[in-house]
Amino acid sequence: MIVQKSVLGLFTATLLGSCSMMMGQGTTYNFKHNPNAADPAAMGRAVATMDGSMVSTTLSLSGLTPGKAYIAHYHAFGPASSTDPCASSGPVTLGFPNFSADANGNASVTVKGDMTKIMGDMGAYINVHYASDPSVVPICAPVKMTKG
Ligand SMILES: [Cu+2]
Repeated sequence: MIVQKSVLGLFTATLLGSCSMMMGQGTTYNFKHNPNAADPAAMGRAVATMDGSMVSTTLSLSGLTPGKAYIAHYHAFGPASSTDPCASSGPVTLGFPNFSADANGNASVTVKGDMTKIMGDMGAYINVHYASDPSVVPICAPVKMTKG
């Protein structure tokens, strides 16, 4: 229990800086469009809510290509930037289930994972990729703005 409590404290202090997740309201991160031509109207938000030692994150997206398959992940802060997580090219730390946009281009997907997978620099941003070509990333939600 001591270990769990200290992990909880570290996570709250370094990643969230508030107790909103502990209160069950969740913390919201807004997606930004990357500088590319994919799904130009794509947008959305991620809401992360703590549940014990787990974090549940739900993406609510719109402006996607109707019927198209997507994948999404939390990524760690990578080596390519220390101030722009979405440009840092970090490794995947937690993957969302595969999903597809509906006939209106909307999608919602939730992943629940151990908070250690997205603690601090481990959970710096969330990318939404084309499942057919993961190098295409229409939108990214920055979670942690500075490395370290
Ligand atoms: Cu990814």
